Amino acid sequence: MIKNPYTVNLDPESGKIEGAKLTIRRLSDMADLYLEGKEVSLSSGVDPIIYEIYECSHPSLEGDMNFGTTVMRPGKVGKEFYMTKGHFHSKLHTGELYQGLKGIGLLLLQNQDKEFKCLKLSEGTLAYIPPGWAHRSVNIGEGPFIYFFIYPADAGHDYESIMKMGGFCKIVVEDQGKIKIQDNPRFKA
Ligand code: PAN
Ligand code: ZN
Repeated sequence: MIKNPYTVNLDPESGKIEGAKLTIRRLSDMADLYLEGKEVSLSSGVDPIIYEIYECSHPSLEGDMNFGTTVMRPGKVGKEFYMTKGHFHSKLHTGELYQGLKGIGLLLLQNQDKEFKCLKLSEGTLAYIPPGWAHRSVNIGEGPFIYFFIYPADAGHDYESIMKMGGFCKIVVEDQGKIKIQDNPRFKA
């Protein structure tokens, strides 16, 4: 397939990318991943948007790239801050780059040896995600947390492995007004 170079406009305030495909993730799409996800979603009767993804994706061919933005709302489910589902890339040897555009968030990273890292992202921070590291973002601020991402178009997303493990080994919670990174009691090593 012949592809032409192009430009698109990214509004750094809203995170919206003109013409990009929009995916919306609500609590019901990921209630299992939060400790109190099911109780909160059933009892409140509302299904809040946790984050939106604006993605310019291309054919899953080696050498091509996908890029876009993730716009995370602020909030908590029980004590846990709003987070993304999190994934390994299906092709484990593919990495990714994130750039913080607005707000403040944590990037949780975990590899297949269960090593864990946590990086802080805010406007202007570049975060390199090496091949082999599963990644999940957490909005720890009071406003939206927005970041840009770019990764190989043939990487694929493996959410299943994260679900099977009960999430990442750590969770990010508010405890007595403080942000804490705690062991995830549902994590199956
Ligand atoms: C990002 C993420 C995005 C949402 O584009 O897909 O931030 O996270 P989930 O895919 O875990 O819901 C990325 O890392 N792509 O590979
Ligand atoms: Zn990724």
